[in-house]
Amino acid sequence: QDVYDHPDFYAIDDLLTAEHKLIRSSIRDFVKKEITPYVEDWAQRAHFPYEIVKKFGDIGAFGPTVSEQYGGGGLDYISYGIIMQEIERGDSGMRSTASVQGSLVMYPIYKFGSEAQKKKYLPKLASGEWLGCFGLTEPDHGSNPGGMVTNFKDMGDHYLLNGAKMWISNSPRADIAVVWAKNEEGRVHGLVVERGMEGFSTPETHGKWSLRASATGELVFDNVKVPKENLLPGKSGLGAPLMCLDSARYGIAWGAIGAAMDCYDSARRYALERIQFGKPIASFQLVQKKLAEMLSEITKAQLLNWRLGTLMNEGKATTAQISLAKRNNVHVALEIAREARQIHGGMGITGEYPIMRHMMNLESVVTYEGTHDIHLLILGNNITGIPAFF
Ligand code: TGC
Ligand code: FAD
Repeated sequence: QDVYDHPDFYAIDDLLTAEHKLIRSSIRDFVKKEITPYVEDWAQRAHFPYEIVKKFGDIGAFGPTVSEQYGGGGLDYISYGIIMQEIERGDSGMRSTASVQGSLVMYPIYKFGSEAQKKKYLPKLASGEWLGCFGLTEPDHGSNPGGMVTNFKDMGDHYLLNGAKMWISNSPRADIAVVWAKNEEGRVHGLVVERGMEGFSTPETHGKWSLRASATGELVFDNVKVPKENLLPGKSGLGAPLMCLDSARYGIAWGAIGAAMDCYDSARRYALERIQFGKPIASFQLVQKKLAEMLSEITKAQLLNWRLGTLMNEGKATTAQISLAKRNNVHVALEIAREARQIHGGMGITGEYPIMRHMMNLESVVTYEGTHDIHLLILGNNITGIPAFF
């Protein structure tokens, strides 16, 4: 793809600063050079390109909102969103690698870690020297992480950790894992578990039809001795991991629209080039309807993202506002991918075009970080004050 027709129907570019635009063009150039030419092959082979980790570190894709003092970018939330959007325009799995490292590994260490933990882990994670993962979901506790059974006991000079996590992005190659587990009183805490600790293993999950260029696996803890200094001291309770999810879900709201823009862009150009019945298929009303609806949904989602980003910058965004954006934007991105697939006809199922890969990836994005229906229930709770999760 040599031309990227960035849809900006409502001139949202006018709301961005020169720095935002500079960040966007540099990440876009990186994605065009380092991801787009190879990602189809990686996905077809279910290969996680580990070398991307260092490259993401070099371009500042890890922890852009973390202070520069710890190796982060010291940027605002609009910049973070733009980075996620441009990476996911390349591939949702690549964005997963970056958003897990930034929002789910660096963020909890930055917000809840001791000074020693911040100094030890953040610079290496920011530079891509180390890769991290986030362990919340368990085999029997996905939407309901509060039911987790992974636990740790105080053994005097260390903690003893037991249990298992499932569906963990980055786990097979991670150097460290931020793990959420209950203490003897049933209170949730975050612990940093390092590769090499005895009894800690990270088996890979095979056979995915989605996010095939991203490594996913388990975290297994069999009497792992975790040093006491590895407990995150700043916050406990389920609210701690849920705060991290707020940050990651915000990034996904932007990211999913990156994938949608790539599908729209490809569908628009294909429709103008593909001739049937002696005319470009773009001249048929039914194809125009698909394109017009895609552009409408992308535009609404862009406005939502921009406004949510300004609220994040002011520290005013609520969990329910983030849920609305994550739910809406991933849903419309998936619909756009499906419609783009139709416009490409048979070609839409091949790796010649990015559509089928985006579509399959988005089937995970609609489920992880809170499913489509869980976000609806978060909104329902916010509207009525009545939790309907159980
Ligand atoms: P609930 O009773 O509502 O809350 C428990 C405690 O947490 C507090 N809280 C928050 N605190 C800070 N920020 C937030 N956003 C918070 N939301 C809730 C709340 O006040 C309460 O505090 P306290 O002091 O009273 O204890 O919790 P619940 O058990 O009823 O669950 C609510 C529910 C279902 C919405 C929540 O558990 C949920 O969001 N479930 C979905 C699970 C999920 O999203 N998992 C994601 C795993 S990570 C992932 O998917 C990564 S994929 C990444 C990638 O590859 O890109
Ligand atoms: P379940 O919770 O079993 O849900 C199954 C269905 O039941 C869903 O449709 C759901 O909406 C519905 N449902 C559940 N409860 C209710 C209810 N109360 N009311 C109505 N409907 C309900 N987790 C991590 O911790 N770290 C990661 O890095 C991570 N990466 C992931 C990567 C991939 C590729 C995938 C697929 C998942 C990843 N996850 C990760 C896990 C992800 O967050 C969970 O899959 C998700 O939270 C849903 O949990 P579940 O799969 O157990 O589904």
